[in-house]
Amino acid sequence: MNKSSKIYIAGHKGLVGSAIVKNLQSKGYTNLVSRTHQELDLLNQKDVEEFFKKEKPEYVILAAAKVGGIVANNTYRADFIYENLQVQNNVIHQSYRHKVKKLLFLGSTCIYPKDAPQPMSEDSLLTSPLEYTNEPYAVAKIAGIKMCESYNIQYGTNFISVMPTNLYGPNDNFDLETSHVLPALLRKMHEAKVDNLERVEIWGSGNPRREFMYSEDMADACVYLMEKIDFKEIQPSRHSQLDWESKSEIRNTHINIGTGIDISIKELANLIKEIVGFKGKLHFNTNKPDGTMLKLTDVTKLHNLGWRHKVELEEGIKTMYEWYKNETK
Ligand code: GFB
Repeated sequence: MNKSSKIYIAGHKGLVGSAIVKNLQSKGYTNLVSRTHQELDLLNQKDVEEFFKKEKPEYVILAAAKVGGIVANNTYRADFIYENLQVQNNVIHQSYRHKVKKLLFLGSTCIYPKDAPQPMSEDSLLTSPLEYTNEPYAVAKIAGIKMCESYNIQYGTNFISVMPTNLYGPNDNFDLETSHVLPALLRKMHEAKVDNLERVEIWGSGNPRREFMYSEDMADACVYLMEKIDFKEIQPSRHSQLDWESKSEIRNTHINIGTGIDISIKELANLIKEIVGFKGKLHFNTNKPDGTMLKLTDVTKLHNLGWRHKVELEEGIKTMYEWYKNETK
């Protein structure tokens, strides 16, 4: 990938896509292509085909997806499976047909089984049942991983899948029904502080543990892997294990992206409370789902490839809170 390579970022307005665009620009990449939802409907096979025919991107970063928090995943189950399958089928297949040199497909660590050994390594994929609340989303993302892997094996493409942990940062979704926990708690505590409310509701027991990564760190990891990793020179049909420059071995499927550090939802709520300066009480509503209890990522492979996170949780939340206050002024 050189600085004038034509790179298409699908989902450039979202939490991840916007951070990737910023990262690429800061590293001097000048030929970035994007389309808003109005300009290109990624659910539409014909439109996606026309777009690839016309633009001929050399590199593709597939950060467009239907995503949401635990309740959104559990409620809009059909939309989550349909839209994700459709978007990834269209973009991955057209990337193959139009000879894209490298594609990065983004999934999530919720692809791992509900009771996967912790921390969850790449090898846990498809070893036991998934968490029910996000099963449709996870099944779609697993299909995306297998699609990239299958195209690499059958057609010799260079498609990489990455599985990030729970992400947060600027341009996050702050809608209280559909968002993830971190933006939801930031907003709830901020509004409670401004309105002098006595308590804030936290969903579930507060006992589940989650790992969080700042979106700009995640973007940096994605660009790093786009620059460093090549599946092309490898013959995956003959090897299930790949030998990289670093001599570490990774399977030809996907790479976890995370910090390797987790925190309970209760601890997270208290940390956000302190950062925001909310003085009231926290009320845990156990009528809302906890979801999977543990979700810690094994980041050995990522570290062996030479990348590790830089932004710690407290610093990331503080930066995000400043951004949020500015946006909602
Ligand atoms: O972030 P979250 O919605 O998704 O919830 P998951 C994480 C935990 O925070 C759950 C609790 O135990 C929630 O019950 N929680 C507490 C809250 N208060 C709130 C709140 O106000 N809003 C939200 N949203 N949660 C999603 C998956 O799982 O994570 C997706 O459904 C994806 O597929 C994504 O993998 C990264 O971590 O449980």
